[in-house]
Amino acid sequence: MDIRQIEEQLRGLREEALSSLEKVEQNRLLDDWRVQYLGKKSPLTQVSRQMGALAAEDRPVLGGLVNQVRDELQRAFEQAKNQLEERAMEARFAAESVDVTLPGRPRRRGAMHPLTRIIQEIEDVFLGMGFEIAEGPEIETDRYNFEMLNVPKDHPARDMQDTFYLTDELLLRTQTSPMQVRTMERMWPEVPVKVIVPGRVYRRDEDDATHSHAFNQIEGLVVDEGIRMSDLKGTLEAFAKAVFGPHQAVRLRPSFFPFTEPSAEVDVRCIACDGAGCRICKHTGWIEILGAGMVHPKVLDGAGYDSTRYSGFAFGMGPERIAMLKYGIEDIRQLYQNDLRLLRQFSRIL
Ligand code: 2NM
Repeated sequence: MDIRQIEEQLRGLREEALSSLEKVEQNRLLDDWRVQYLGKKSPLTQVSRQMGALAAEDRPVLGGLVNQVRDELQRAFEQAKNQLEERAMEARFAAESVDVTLPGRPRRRGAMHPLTRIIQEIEDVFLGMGFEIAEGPEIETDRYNFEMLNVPKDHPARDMQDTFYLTDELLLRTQTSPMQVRTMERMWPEVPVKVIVPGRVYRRDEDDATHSHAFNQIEGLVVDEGIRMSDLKGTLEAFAKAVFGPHQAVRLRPSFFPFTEPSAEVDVRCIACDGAGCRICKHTGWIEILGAGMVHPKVLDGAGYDSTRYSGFAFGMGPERIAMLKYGIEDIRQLYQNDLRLLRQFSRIL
């Protein structure tokens, strides 16, 4: 074997190995490369096995050259490996990076519906005065919705024209007072009964700017010994001050309900003009927001409370109407449509 020839072979091998390494772009292929050019069966190893066939003085020269090529290929391999790992890491960093200078995405926050807010506000006022809150069925019996409330058989409210009847006996409640009768029956013979009943009620009305076939009511009831009309007025005055402001005043005008005697319509000072007179209050300075009265003896007796010993007052109001007055909403239907242009106007108020 001629040493020149082997040297030539080694140089060719080196060239080939290095240029092949340049093309390696994956870790797995890099290992293949190492096996191919530095492994036990690599040409380089084979060359060193051929050394025995050489002249003695040529052996160290060739040995040195083989080692030199092996070292060089080994270093090139390490370098390529590092480079691949670095590139893989950079790719990962790029993919996982977060741009902390980007502005945050705004979070849309919901807000309580104005009607819900009014209902809760009214509930809070009466809770503060020691009332309990009771809720009950929207499907009621004729007995609780009318009979127990002293609404006579020929009363216009019982007409098919005004009430959603489901069957002869069942109907959609037209007021929340049946729940007050149920509360009295539950409480009897305990006193005082102090309850408000919020909830949806139904009437066969044509929907328009001020009427809805499904709307809310909050009714209140107090039963005890010695309850008088002045207790009713004081309670409603405290309510008006809490909801509409401390300067508020109430006035009672005579009215009629089958379930109260005497009955009254209750006005507060006009919320829009404070009593000066405006379009809202039709220049009277007062706005009607409640119906009320002393619970009719027949209603008390019917629920178990002896009307010769106990008396009570009751009242009812429409939270839609109060929300409309307080927030200047002109059409009741706007409270049910959930138009974001309306609702957004309440998003800043908690
Ligand atoms: C109103 C007006 C006047 C009322 C009466 C009763 C009951 F059950 F005690 F008899 N609850 N609510 C009442 C009285 C309701 O709403 C305008």
